[in-house]
Amino acid sequence: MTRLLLVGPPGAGKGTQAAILSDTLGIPAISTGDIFRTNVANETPLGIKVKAIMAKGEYVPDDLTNEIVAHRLSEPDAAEGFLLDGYPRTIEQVNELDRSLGKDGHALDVVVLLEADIEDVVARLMKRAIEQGRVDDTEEIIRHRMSVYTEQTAPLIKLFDERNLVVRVDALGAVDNVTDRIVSALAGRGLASA
Ligand code: B4P
Repeated sequence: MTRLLLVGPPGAGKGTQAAILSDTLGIPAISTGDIFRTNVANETPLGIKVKAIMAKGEYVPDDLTNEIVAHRLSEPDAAEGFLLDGYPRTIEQVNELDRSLGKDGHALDVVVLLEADIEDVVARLMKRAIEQGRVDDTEEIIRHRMSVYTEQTAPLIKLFDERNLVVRVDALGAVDNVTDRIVSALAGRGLASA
């Protein structure tokens, strides 16, 4: 069983690949973005707190994010492996995840970095804006989300590199091709069958 993190700029295909890999690898995909959006849609107390933050393209505060992930990771289906989509995104979140996995003698096995050119992913998200009408998919907010990623999340890659966890995958091209590249990269580390 694998403890995998998918990371990459907004629009790199994390959500898309997480759903496919969850089936392929037989591990639950845990997406903080999806959890927050469900709470916003259901107008839960958490949803009410995070709605305006997400609409502006800012990160939800670490304490709230850490709490919902800790709760989700404590569920039985995540005991033997999981795929984290979009968490951790800040150094505080990395520290908290290290601490909570470390309690049981666990740690991340691999970090899949989906690499994509900013203009390509902006174009993808503009397309999704038309198809799905997400409030954070206007061009201005998309570009803001890109800078938040560059400032707060991209520097974490160095840290994961120092732990020799990162596999880099070209996120451009057809969805199936990107999946094949990820599975080959995981197989190269003995974490999937190619
Ligand atoms: P997320 O839901 O994670 O949104 P995202 O980073 O924009 O990635 P997303 O999953 O939507 O895009 P994807 O690449 O799959 O986060 C949303 C917000 O939640 C954040 O801004 C923040 O406010 C909050 N949040 C979440 N996690 C947080 C955390 N840890 N800490 C603090 N705040 C947090 O796909 C994009 C589009 O590309 C899709 O339309 C897809 O169909 C398309 N696509 C995918 N692969 C493609 C391909 N190969 N070719 C063409 N199109 C493709």
